Amino acid sequence: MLIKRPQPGYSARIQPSEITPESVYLDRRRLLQAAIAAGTLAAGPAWPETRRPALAPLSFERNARFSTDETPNSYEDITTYNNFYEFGTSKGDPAANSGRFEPAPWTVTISGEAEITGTFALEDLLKPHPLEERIYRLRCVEAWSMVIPWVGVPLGAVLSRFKPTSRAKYVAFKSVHRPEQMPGQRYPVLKWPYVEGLRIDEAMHPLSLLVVGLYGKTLPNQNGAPLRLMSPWKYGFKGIKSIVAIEFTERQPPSSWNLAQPHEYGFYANVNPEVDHPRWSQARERRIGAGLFESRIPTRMFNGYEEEVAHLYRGMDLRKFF
Ligand SMILES: Nc1nc2c(c(=O)[nH]1)N[C@H]1C(S)=C(S)[C@@H](COP(=O)(O)O)O[C@H]1N2
Ligand SMILES: [Mo]
Repeated sequence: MLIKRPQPGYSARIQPSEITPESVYLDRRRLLQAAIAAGTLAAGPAWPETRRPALAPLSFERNARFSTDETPNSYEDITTYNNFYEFGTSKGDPAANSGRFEPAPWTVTISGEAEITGTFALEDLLKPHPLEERIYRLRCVEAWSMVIPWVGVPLGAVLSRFKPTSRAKYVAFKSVHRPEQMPGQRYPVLKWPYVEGLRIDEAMHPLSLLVVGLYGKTLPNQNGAPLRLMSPWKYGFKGIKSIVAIEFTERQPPSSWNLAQPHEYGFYANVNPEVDHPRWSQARERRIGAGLFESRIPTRMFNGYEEEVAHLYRGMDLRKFF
């Protein structure tokens, strides 16, 4: 059913009438222009804006059931305060250094314990699935959080089409390795490429989202263009960016932060205010963008999705499987 041939760009099929009103969203370009006009932005570091592919508007429906009702962070916050070590380890590095990254054309290789495997154009992977907007809180293991209106498709729906076998107990994900376009990959801060994994039932859970956009437009490079993961009850580092490979495995796959520091970052990485990171508390989180006096708010078990996901871990010692 999956045709291995390139398709016109994902955005090419979007009808103008389906486009979400631009005015709804704070556009970074507009903010920048306003800042420049107001003289608040001196001759700062030139973001390589002109080399960026235009962000295409997407059509989607809001999934209210799975969305938080908290106010989303600004587009500016979401696209300038990032963790994406392939572009550098500072929060501003991904926005500053991802201008040369080319997120199109893009293919994803599906392999392992499934009846259907192969390399597929991103458009073919996504085409049968209507896009949804879901407002999820991203809770980073560094004890900060943001609220982000993601656009994507349920991961489980995409995976099911490949007919995983009964031996598929886990799903392994791999990010792209392109040192020529990702300057951070020239340094061994992590073992490249970045890898992550989920248990198959976590991957199939309706909350797990394959993300292609935010604030109604395709993903900016710094947020993991063109395809990244979001399982909102887990710490942010599970949300692997710029995915090029998905493998169904029988054994638990490696994950980058667990490989780097196994005592600090577990495979499960479920948000849990009761299990501290060895070097800091996880009881509270700092909401990015809340102003000069950024509020510290209590972290919720499973990032607020206890009702939906606690059953996945019944009987497991969450201090051991952290
Ligand atoms: N490939 C890759 N994926 C990654 C990371 C990374 O460094 N490389 N950082 C992770 C971490 S620690 C977080 S908190 C989120 C940040 O996503 P955002 O920048 O879109 O907010 O991406 C995750 N995915
Ligand atoms: Mo993170």
